[in-house]
Amino acid sequence: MRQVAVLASQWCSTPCRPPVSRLLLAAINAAEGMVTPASLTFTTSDWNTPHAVTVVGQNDALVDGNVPYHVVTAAAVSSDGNYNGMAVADVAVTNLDNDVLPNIAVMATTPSVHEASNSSAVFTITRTGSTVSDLLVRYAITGTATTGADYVSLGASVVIPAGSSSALVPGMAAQRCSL
Ligand SMILES: [Ca+2]
Ligand SMILES: [Ca+2]
Repeated sequence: MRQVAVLASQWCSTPCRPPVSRLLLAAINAAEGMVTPASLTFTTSDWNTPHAVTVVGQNDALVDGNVPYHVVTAAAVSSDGNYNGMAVADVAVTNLDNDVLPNIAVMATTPSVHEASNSSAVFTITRTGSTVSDLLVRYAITGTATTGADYVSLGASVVIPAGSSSALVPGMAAQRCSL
């Protein structure tokens, strides 16, 4: 959240006179920031005191980096001809991104098995980032070992369920070879 003080005397001509003026405000990228209030009214009693404008950054789920935009001020509307239609400088704001690219990794907890035992290799697939939804991870087995001859098939995918950041790949049990 950022607050910007707007003072009528910043955009009045010299000499300043108490104007009754109204400024319309808007963020040109509403997806990144919301501006309140939508307008400021300077009266004859408060024309020379700062009026606060609050800009609240909007959260999204995109890895979109820091996004600069402007709070745009329309021309002033006033019954005083010295102020009516006067341009007011826009204000630059940057919405800082809080999202990072997720990552998927595989870790071999038990990387080796022995064909003379009933041991199984254990692989864990982990993810970073949101766990709101199930995540299907596909994989392929490479190397010189042969499915069915050297090890039991591992399948080709595993689902990391919603609410979880990891899942185990079905065990790679060694298969006895007949000579
Ligand atoms: Ca973002
Ligand atoms: Ca954003």
